[in-house]
Amino acid sequence: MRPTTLAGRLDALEQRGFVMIPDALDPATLARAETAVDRIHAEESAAGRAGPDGSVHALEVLDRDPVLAEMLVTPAVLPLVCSALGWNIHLYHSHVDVHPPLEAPSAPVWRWHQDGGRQNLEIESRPVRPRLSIKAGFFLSDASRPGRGNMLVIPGSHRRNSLPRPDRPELGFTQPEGAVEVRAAPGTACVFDRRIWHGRSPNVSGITRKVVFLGFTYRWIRPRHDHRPDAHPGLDPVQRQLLGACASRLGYWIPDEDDVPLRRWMRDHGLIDPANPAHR
Ligand SMILES: O=C(O)CCC(=O)C(=O)O
Repeated sequence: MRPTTLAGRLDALEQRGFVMIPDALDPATLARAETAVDRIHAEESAAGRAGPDGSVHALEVLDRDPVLAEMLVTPAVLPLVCSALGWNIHLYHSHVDVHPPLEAPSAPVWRWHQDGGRQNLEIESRPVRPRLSIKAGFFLSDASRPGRGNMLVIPGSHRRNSLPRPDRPELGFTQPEGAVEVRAAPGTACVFDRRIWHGRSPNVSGITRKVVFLGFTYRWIRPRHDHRPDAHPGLDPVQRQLLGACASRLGYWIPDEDDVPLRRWMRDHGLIDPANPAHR
């Protein structure tokens, strides 16, 4: 079931840890994003940064094409992200992933993880870790059928802190109980709680898999990359906030109204929930 209202999507994110948003990208943006990703793939390959299978996992890509900054404010995605996290957020991480069809079966790889690195170890938060961030994966290629390098998730697993891992996954393993391959037609966004256990599956189809991932977190968490809002002409105030613009260091912790234009944007769009402390 794919909820179509903001309330339904928020509920799915809360209950299942992820939600699929078909047609999140309009056809023109989808085409421009695919052109950008193809170019990044070609540049990475030319620089010797592709894998032996021709795959590319390019990190912190926002500066590499204007369409990526446009995708930060995707109308079907941003309201969901800021309704869930509140207005004091920015982009902490981005990546472009291109996976051509595998020419030969590869050894099994255990890719299951929660996002957040040390956040999963260093915050005293049992039995359930805090959400802290949300990521949106924008599928550009057709992953509407299994085997196309689909993302794997375990619905509801954002509320569990561990996932048993085989000792020698390279010898083969069955996927964890409850694992599903998400199905995503081109232009679909998969918006997921960082805590959901997830990973990529191998691309055994004939279609090159292309996805853009954008990760949002609180402004008091350091981004994995210093973005350069001033290097992007024509950004609006919300985009500038998401790329880290701020008048002062204190403003990441105790922001003035001008530090967080997303707050006004949420008000103007009727997204403020007075019962949610992150919206106050
Ligand atoms: O590529 C995928 O399907 C999963 C992406 C992922 O693991 C991540 O963004 O943390």
